[in-house]
Amino acid sequence: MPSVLSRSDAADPDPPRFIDMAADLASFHSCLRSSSRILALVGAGLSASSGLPTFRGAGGLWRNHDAMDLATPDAFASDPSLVWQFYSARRAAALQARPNKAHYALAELARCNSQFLTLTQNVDGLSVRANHPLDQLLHLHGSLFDLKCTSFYCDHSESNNTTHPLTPALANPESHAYIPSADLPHCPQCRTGLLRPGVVWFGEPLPYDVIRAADAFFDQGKVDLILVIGTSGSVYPAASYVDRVRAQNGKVAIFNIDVDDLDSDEESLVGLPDSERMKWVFKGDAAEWVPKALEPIIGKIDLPEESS
Ligand code: BV8
Ligand code: ZN
Repeated sequence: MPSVLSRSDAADPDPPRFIDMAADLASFHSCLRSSSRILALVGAGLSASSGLPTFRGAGGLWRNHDAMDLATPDAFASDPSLVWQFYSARRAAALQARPNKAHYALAELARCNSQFLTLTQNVDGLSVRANHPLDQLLHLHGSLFDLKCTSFYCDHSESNNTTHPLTPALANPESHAYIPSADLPHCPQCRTGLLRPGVVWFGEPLPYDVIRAADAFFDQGKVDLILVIGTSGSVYPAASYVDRVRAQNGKVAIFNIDVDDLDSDEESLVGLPDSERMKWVFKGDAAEWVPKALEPIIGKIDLPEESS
C-alpha cells in the first residue's frame, strides 16, 4: 500500500538543502498567511525529539515484539500481563517526557486561528501538556491515560489517570515476570472487570465522536492547508485525511526527518509560483521546523522553564 505521502513523484530526495529550505520556508509562509482553514495530522515523529520512540524503525520493537502486534484486542486477550507491561512502560516514558517546541507551536497556532484543528495519532498526552486548546485537538487513537473496563456489563471509563504504576506488579518496567490477572489493573466500579488502556487497537473503530468532529470540520468548508507532521501515513483511516484535503485541492506541507523515503518532486515544485504550489516538504526534526514554519502567525516559540 503506497503511503498517502507518495504520489507519482520521483526526484532526487537530496537537493542542496540550504537554498531550498530557506526558499521553501518563505514560499510556505506566504501560503500559510493566505490559508484560513488549517488541519494538522501528527504522528510519533512529533514526539520523537521529546525522547519517545516511534513505531517504525528501531522504536517499533518492544522486547522484540512489534508494537503493532501488541496493540490488538487479541494480544490483550491472550496475554494481558505482557500487554499491560507494554502500556505501563509507555505510560512511564510519556510521563517522563516533556512536550517540545513543535507541540507548543501547534498549541499556539490553535489559539491564533480558531479554524485550526490538530488530529493526533499520538496517545502520549504531550499535546495536552503543551496546553493545546482541547476543543481544537482530536485524539484519533485515544490516550495512554484513559482507562476503560473490559467487562461487557460495565461501562466504566476514566480519563487523564496518570497514576504510575497502576498496580504494584507493574512497578518494575525491567521485570519480564508474568503478572497474574489478579495483580493487573481492575475496574473500581464493578471490581471484577480487567481495565484496559483507552487506546484504539488495530481492528477497532476510531471513537465515533472524534470521527464526527473531524467530519464536521470538513463540512464547515474547504480545508486550505494540512500540516503532515512526523507520520509515515501508514495507518488508516488517520492517513486518509491527507487524501481528503488533496481531493478538495487543499495544500500539503510535510514535516519529516526521513523525507528520502517519501519520494517528492521538490525540484519541480520549487520553481512554481507560490499560488500554484500545492506541496512543501521540510526535511528535519519537527521540533525545529514546525515552529519556524508557523512563525509568521505564532511568533517565536520558547520552551517554558522546567517546572520543578
Ligand atoms: C479500523 C493506538 C475498522 C494504540 C494505533 C485501509 C488500508 C489498509 C489497512 C487498513 C485500512 N483501513 C483499516 C486498516 C487496518 C488498520 C491499518 O491501518 N493497518 C495498517 C498497519 C496497514 N487500521 C485499523 O485497524 C484502524 N481501525 O480500521 O477499524 C473498523 C470499523 C468498524 C468496526 C470495526 C473495525 C485502527 C488504527 C489505530 C491503531 N492504533 N495507536 C497504540 O499506540 O498502542 S496506530 C499507531 O501506529 C499510532 O497511533 C499511529 O497511528 C501509527 C504509527 O504511525 P506514525 O505515528 O506515523 O509513526 P511511525 O513510526 O510509523 O512513523 C513516524 C514518522 O515520523 C516516520 O515517517 C519518521 O520518518 C518520522 N520522524 C521520526 N522522527 C522525527 C520524524 N519526523 C519529524 N521529526 C522527527 N524528529
Ligand atoms: Zn467495570
